Amino acid sequence: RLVVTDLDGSLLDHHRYDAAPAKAWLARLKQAKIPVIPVTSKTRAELLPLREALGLTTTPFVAENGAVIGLPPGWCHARLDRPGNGRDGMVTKQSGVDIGFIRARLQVWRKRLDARFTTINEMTLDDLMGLTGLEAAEASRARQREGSEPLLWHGDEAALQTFRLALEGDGLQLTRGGRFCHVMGSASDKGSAVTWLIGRFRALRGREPLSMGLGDGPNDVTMLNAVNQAVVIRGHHDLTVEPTNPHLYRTRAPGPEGWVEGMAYWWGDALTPTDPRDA
Ligand code: 2M8
Ligand code: MG
Ligand code: MG
Repeated sequence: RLVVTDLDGSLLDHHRYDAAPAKAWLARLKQAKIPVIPVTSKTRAELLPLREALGLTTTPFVAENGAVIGLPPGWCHARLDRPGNGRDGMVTKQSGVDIGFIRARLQVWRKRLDARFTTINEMTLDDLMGLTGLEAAEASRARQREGSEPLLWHGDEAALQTFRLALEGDGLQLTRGGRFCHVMGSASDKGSAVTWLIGRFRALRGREPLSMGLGDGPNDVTMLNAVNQAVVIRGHHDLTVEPTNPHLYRTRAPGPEGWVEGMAYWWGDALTPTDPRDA
């Protein structure tokens, strides 16, 4: 088995960034040696402390909506990966478009289309903290982008459509997260990253995992379609594109409570705690 999960609005609540309600399930999954893989809009820099806090240091991660994939030693392939040089031995794959190119094109379209937006690197740190509720250190980690740029759109829907079309001509795409629009390479998304990781699992272990995916936002739809069992966590927005996965459960509760509800729906019977202390 394998779990892929969005963070903000799913495993973490969108305001306090807290996973407390899901802690018992995380412990249970760890005990059963089931990898829980964060698949998020967040940056590699943000994931470093978060993975520690969530106890997810030995599982892979997907950052920046699929533009960056991190593999711990246990997920590396002797012939396909160059050994990681960090202390933790993580290998990072960048499947996306370089951030410098994304930023350059954003400036071009701002001028030519008179596009009205503010990227998270253009706003003040105070504004970013106010908008997201992140602490100063966390907010600066959110600005360390490698393959995607979040922005606030100030124009109308019609102007957004034109902007989107312009970006597509550059090999870029615009996807919606919880609060921001994220601009990134059109070849990378959460779904492709998850499909790639499932392929890696198969290559290393010689069998297909039973995969579950949980998410609350439009940028999670490709991921929800790439797994065997999907959970749509109740969020602030209706999904503009509906997941087509026939094995889909919609939670009543939002955030980490909804995450627990989805886990219990799909795996509650198979993973009944044997030890009453981890119930
Ligand atoms: C941004 O991502 C969220 C998640 O969907 C959003 O678009 O609302 C990113 O900048 C991320 O790096 C950051 O941690 C998060 C904070 O709310 O906002
Ligand atoms: Mg989310
Ligand atoms: Mg997200």
